[in-house]
Amino acid sequence: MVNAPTVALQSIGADTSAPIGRHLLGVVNFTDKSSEITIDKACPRVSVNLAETVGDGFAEVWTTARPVTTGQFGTISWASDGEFFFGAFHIPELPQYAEATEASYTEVLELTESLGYRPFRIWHYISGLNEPNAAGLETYRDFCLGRARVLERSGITHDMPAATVIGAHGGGIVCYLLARRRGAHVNLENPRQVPAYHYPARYGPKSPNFARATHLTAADGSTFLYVSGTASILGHRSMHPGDVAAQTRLALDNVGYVIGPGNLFAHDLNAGQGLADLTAVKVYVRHRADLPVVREICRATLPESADVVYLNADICRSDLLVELEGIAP
Ligand code: 3EB
Repeated sequence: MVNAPTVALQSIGADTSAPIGRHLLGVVNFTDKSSEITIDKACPRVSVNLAETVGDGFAEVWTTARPVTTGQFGTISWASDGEFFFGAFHIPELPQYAEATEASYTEVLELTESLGYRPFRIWHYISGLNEPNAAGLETYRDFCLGRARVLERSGITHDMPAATVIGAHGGGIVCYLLARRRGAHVNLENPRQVPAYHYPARYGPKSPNFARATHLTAADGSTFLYVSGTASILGHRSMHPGDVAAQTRLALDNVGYVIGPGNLFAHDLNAGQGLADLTAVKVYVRHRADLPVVREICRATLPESADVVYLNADICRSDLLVELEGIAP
């Protein structure tokens, strides 16, 4: 049986029940308002305030092959099928985020560890991402500080989940993650990019902690690649300042490279994928006016079969105009 969390991007009015043979693991609504995480018998439901540009918004619906049980631990709402885990937390708007990030991340690690899971993919949507916090530190860097403290304390220095950090239009921090109990997953780096956790100090007092992608092998041998938010970065530098078309092409190139056969071979894995294999892609565009250009380049490059959504959102570095993430089953 193929079991790995898979995702569909659906319109928000649609029925978000799982297809036959699948079970809901988590639902993430991208809407025009923020609301509390709810949890019902089926699964946790999360809302991210980030839909202004996509009409009525959309729902990211995670499903799995086995029945799910749900629970609550501290601020974490979670669901699990015995092998895979979906968890989420929400931090309301605060003058500074490092401490609250540290507290919730600590709960995530405590919970996943006690249940025997290892996180492999994590998303964060943070309002005021590029704005200074109450102490004058950029909110993204403030968040990175809290995250780094927890991981350092836990001795997690390089084996990190793939991640996304993107601006939300309000609502503080919404975070959700996937974790797995059995089997190994492999975190991938991109040799054309410095590992984020080795970025020089000019990008903030603590480096970001994430891998460029995660590779999962399901029990039946089928493989899944979960690609982190990927931008126009080579080495540690932002490339093509002010040129959104060139940034989009380089970000796509970086995604193709990280999941390609050469990079997988370098990580002792044998099947490679490419841009043509991506299924659920989220494209984040800093300036609304750039949406048509980005859309055109992505349409020409990504497979027609992929679900692709475009969101107008802030990105971790002020000079980055576009970022994208996806999954290649
Ligand atoms: C980058 O490559 C762009 O801090 O977890 C992308 C994905 C980025 C995740 C994170 C940051 C993060 O550095 C920014």
